[in-house]
Amino acid sequence: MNSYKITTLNDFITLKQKDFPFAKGELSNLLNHIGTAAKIVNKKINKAGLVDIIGRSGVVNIQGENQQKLDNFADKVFTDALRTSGECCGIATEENQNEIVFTEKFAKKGKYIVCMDPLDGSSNIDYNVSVGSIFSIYRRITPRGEKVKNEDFLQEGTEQVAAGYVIYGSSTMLVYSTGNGVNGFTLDPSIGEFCLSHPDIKTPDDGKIYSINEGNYIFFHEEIKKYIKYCQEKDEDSGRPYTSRYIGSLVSDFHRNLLMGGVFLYPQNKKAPKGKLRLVYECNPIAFIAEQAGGAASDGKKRILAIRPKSIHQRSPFYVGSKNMVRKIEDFIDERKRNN
Ligand code: AHM
Ligand code: MG
Repeated sequence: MNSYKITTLNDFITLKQKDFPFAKGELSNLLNHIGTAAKIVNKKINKAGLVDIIGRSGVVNIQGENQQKLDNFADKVFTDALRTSGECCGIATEENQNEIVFTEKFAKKGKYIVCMDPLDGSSNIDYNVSVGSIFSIYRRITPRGEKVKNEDFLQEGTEQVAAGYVIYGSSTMLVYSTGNGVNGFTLDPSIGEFCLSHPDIKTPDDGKIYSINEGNYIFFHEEIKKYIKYCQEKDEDSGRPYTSRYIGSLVSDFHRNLLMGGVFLYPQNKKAPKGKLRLVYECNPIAFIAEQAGGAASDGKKRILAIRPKSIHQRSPFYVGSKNMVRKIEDFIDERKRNN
């Protein structure tokens, strides 16, 4: 008889908790709440086009970007799920200028804070292109029972206790790490559960895909223009020319490169002098996953996870993916190495 053994996200989280002898189940409970919120967001996204949920909400967020109705929806679903989990004492998201401090008695005792982009790539949503949710979990610094402060949200990426993303694509997947490798779960809509489908994900050290918005070419600095040329040159030993793939949705671009090998670039440029992506809730969680899968993430000079954020919405140049490809970009950016 065939075996139909499946491991659901909840089973897996519970199993993994046993690896930490003193764990009290708080992080597991928090992760389960994120999984449930992701299913609610997924359901809504699947109905986009059928119900009045696509298009702009009419609000311009703190970043000066047009908020989509689904941005608001996802923001609310994740915030409510984290607030009621009892494990989370505050949350910072792309849609809110300041961190949201949970003041309910049970939430104030929560051990963790969460930073997230509830719906990344949302400008694609009206056109049925994959989008994602990104999350990052830290232990609070302020004592339990007190209100969390801004500094709790400004920890270096190395302090993350867990991070992950959900990709709402041709199938919906949740990929996460607690610092002990990366595992991916695919949502089985027939039973409404995330099931382990990609255990212990490892990314190739080298790849053949580069992902960058080449429409910004004229705004790029010289070193990035040179790197793009390098990707396009013929060199059989290293498999060049590489393939260019760019969806314009970080989670989707990263996810493909994670599995296939490749590099994603969002450099600073003359239009976006500090880059576009946000360090705290976009770069850090994705960098954590990349490193845990054997890849790398850099701002061009420094390891992303070692940068101390100064503000919640701080932007950073971002280069992430296969280790050797990220190192190559750093060499192009390092003038001394480039000129040798
Ligand atoms: P968002 O958080 O407002 O959706 O913006 C982030 C998105 C990323 O998903 C994607 O990598 C990038 O912006 C695309 O930017 P561009 O359109 O400039 O290439
Ligand atoms: Mg985003």
